[in-house]
Amino acid sequence: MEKKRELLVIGGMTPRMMEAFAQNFIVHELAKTGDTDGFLHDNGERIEAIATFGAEKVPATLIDALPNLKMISCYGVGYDGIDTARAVERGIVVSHTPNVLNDDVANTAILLMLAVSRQLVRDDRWVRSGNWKAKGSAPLTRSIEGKPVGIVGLGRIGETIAEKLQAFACEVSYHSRNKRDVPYAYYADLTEMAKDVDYLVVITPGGAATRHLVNRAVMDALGPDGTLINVARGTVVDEVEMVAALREGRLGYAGLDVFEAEPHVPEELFPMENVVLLPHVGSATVETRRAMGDLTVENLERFFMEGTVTTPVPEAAHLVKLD
Ligand code: NAP
Ligand code: 8YV
Repeated sequence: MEKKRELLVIGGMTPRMMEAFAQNFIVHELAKTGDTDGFLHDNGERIEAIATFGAEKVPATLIDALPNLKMISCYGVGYDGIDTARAVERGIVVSHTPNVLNDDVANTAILLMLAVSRQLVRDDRWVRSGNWKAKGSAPLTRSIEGKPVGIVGLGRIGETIAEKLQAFACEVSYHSRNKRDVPYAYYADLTEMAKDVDYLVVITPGGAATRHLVNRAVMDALGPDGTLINVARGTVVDEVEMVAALREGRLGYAGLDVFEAEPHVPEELFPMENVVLLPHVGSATVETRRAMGDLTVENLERFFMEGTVTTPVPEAAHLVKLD
């Protein structure tokens, strides 16, 4: 019988994924090793694959400590935590989990738009605190119906958000580097789009190319009546500027699933009634995480059995033969 290959697991995976890994691999969980350097020194040479939670880091130093690494399977579509350039330079295949999470992440963006605009959290507290009996009806909120919404990054998830917003009769426009053949207005200039919309929904990849794309000028253009929704990566928004803009009333509202240094969230946001905060749960439903987990496992298994993967990241696609 062929000897099992050795897999390094980084970050939290579901029990279903761990069971699947154990069938074909000798599994090492980085979080349980205690002494990472000692573990890598003693075991690094035998590790042939990594399975990583999307929010975790796989830096060049880790990749270089694993001389026989052949494959990195990311449990998430965003792979900004992985030094993909270094991996590809070494011929290491990187895969991720696109498409299977489009609906739930898009639903989270719309959930945040509704929660912020209709003051879901405030009004829930209104009931629980007895305010309804003591003070009467809660103050009026704002509708998202028919409002102009600008999507920053009209990719797989962005387009799903745009489609779902049709049910709310929203007038959708978008900003990305390339104009697409879609029935939505294109803005080459993000600040110009921010001036024209009530809601800015951020859903680009993270990483150096998008760092602080949403800066002070963009937030000022969105303005005191505007709402910023971020379901992309915390790094895409200048968080210090965002907190200042909300505090000073230059930006009206925010719905945030992601932050620059998770799980750290700026405490200044905590008392703000005009902000709704989530702990990076865009894709975190049982159904979607199962589909993402199955694809993460499938990519690993296909790589070692068939020499290919189902969903390589674009930079690594040339390293495998695709169906
Ligand atoms: P995708 O299909 O690759 O779409 C990315 C979009 O961003 C494209 O429209 C791209 O268009 C645009 N873009 C890329 N770089 C840009 C830049 N520098 N300036 C402006 N636009 C830029 O990716 P996806 O599958 O929709 O996922 C998007 C991201 O969502 C992921 O990478 C991840 O970070 C995040 N995400 C978050 C959660 C969560 O739990 N909150 C869950 C899933 C995904 P151009 O190339 O034309 O610029
Ligand atoms: C995951 C995500 O929570 O897919 C992504 O890019 O941000 C989320 O679906 C994250 O990757 C951790 O696995």
